[in-house]
Amino acid sequence: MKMSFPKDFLWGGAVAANQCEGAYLEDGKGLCVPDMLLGGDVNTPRTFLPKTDPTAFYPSHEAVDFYHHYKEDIALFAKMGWNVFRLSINWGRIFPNGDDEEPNEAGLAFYDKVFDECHKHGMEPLVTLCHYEIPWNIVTKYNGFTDRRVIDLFVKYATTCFERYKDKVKYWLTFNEINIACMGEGGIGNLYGLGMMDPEDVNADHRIPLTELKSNDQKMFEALHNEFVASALAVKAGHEINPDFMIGNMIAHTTVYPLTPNPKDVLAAYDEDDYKNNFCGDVQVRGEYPSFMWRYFKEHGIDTSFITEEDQKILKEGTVDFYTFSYYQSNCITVDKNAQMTKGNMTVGAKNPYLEASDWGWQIDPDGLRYTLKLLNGRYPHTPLMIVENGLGAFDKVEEDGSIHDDYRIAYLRPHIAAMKEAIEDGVPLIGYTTWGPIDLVSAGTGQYAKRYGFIYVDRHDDGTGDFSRSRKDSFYWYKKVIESKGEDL
Ligand code: BGP
Repeated sequence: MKMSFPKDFLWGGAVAANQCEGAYLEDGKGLCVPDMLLGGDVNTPRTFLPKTDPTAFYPSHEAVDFYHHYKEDIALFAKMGWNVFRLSINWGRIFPNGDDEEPNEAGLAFYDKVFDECHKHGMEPLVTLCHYEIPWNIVTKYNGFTDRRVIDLFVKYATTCFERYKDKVKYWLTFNEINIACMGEGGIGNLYGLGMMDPEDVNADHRIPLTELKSNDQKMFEALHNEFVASALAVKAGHEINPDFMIGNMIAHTTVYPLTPNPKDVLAAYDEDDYKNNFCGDVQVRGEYPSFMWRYFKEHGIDTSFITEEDQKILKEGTVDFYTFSYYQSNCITVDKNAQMTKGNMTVGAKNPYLEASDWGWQIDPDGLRYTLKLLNGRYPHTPLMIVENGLGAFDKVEEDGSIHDDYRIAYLRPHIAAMKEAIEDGVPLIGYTTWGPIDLVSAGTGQYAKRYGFIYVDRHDDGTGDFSRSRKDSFYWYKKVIESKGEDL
């Protein structure tokens, strides 16, 4: 008889404050990085606009108004039977400028209410401390994590949250997709992940497509290092405040295969996996920079004097309790410059002839999820793993009677959950699963409402119409059945 999902397996969904809350200046909140980014539409990419223009469309300003709908939304999540809800605290609600002396009580009180609501419905909150919500003042005044003082600002913010919510939140993640810093075209990853920007871009007086933001590798590695140190110090501080805390990292997992058996492709794929996934994972799980990065730094002329002995000690002392990651698609790697390419989540790879892709070109690969789980278990044996994002961004159609038949979403999720089950049979210590965007929200990559992930539909559109009302898609009832049967009835 096959193993099943453990009884205490965590089933739920995941959102980020900037993509769902809205209320971007309410109750004392300060501006954060996503508040400065304009929405795109199907044909227009997202852009950065340095001086906020009140007439422009900034998706995070309203998002899906979770700030005012959280009770209704959490009640709907509970109807699906969730026992975990992943969400982020918006740093700018707690410290509006990032460097304020005192935290903003109204911001703290909001999350008290949200966590109480979760517990009322039998859900554990899983809280990301920073899901790209770096206060804008930290970007303009400090150039984000390039400045070591921001380490202390983050630790102060994290400690404030740990103290305040120590009896309400057990599961924490420090930085969402920390490896995004070294991914993405141009400086997108630098901005989202590190709050770091070239001064010319910060002060520009025109819109800049995100892909054209300038980047700087030396500064990026320094800033990322500071973020590693901030994360490790937060883990240490959290454990002192409550030894029962489970504090994890979060990696955007870009699963890669060699496009062909050409050993050059195989090696290139191995290197890509090391750089994109294992670099950050190793620092946070093993507490040290992996050997391949020292070689990388040498070959790319990166001055590593910023990695001090004292910092290395901190990294060792602040390793995470569990490893979490997002998984959407896989990519193929090849040395063949003429290979046909396709896009993924902040990545580009060669087209895999065996896989179908979403409307945004992300290649759908449930077997790749099992492969990833096995790889991670091999690399970090005995470290609990959790998939904290997975799902299909798609265009949904509302029928005349209001129903939404999103069988394509079910067809995506079903084999991914089956793959998780196989991985558990393989012996992988997988502790939970939260699908991405269980309620429609704003897409991070494109800034669209039209790219929907939810089990719950939100009536809000890229042209500013819609009344924010919520309704259940077919996938809502399907996920409920999956959870009820503990993953047996797919
Ligand atoms: C991840 C982010 C999320 C989310 C997701 C889907 O990288 O952590 O914030 O948005 O990707 O991406 P997108 O919104 O671009 O479809």
